[in-house]
Amino acid sequence: MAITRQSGSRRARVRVLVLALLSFAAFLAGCGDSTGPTTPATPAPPAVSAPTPDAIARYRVSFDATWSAATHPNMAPGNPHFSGLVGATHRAGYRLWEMAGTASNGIEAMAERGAKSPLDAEIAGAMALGRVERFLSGGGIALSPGSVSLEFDIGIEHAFVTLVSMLAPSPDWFVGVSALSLMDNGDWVDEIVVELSVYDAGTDSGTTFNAADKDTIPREPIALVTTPPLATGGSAPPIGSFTFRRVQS
Ligand SMILES: [Ca+2]
Repeated sequence: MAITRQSGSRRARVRVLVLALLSFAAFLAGCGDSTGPTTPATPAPPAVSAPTPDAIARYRVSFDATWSAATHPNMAPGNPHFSGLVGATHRAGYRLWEMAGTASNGIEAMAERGAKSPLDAEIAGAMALGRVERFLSGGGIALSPGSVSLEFDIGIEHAFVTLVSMLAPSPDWFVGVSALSLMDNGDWVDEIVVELSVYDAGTDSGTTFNAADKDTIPREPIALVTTPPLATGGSAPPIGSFTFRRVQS
């Protein structure tokens, strides 16, 4: 037993030596390429995961109108209100209306009478061509100041929103956004607030809130309202805002 023990003890010493030699050899192998100055290892850049936006997002747009005689002295009629929201979600290149553009018949009817037709037909036509994905239609504000909201789904291939409402009474004035992207840096935005300026559709030449119809022929470019009664000093204060906030589907 003693011999076996010694023998075992010797084998253990041999094993320790072999392991030490192997460790040393491994150490040398590890140093084999370190003939020059040691180059510190370059830390791997942190993994940047590209956003993977949902194919469809849901938003609630809140139209918060501030327009009133109280907030806009001498710039509001007795019954300030807004027509029902109307618009679309669409591709990047589509325009239902734009600054300096010429109003379509649909934009004219919306801006002069708060009508959703024939704007709906124009949008349906663009939908048939794949340029528009969804038609948006919501309520108005019967008496400003006031609020109204609308929820809608929006797809990643049609991530732009256009939405308008007539400021009333007025000859052809309206508020809205044109081709507002709800994506930023490759992902859906959580919230966008747009201060609403007032546009002149260029389709009626009335200059006061309750002016009789005076058709503008030919139509003038869509432009910001810069004259009284809505504007003073060449510009009109915002009459409210659109807040687009992403909500759970
Ligand atoms: Ca007109």
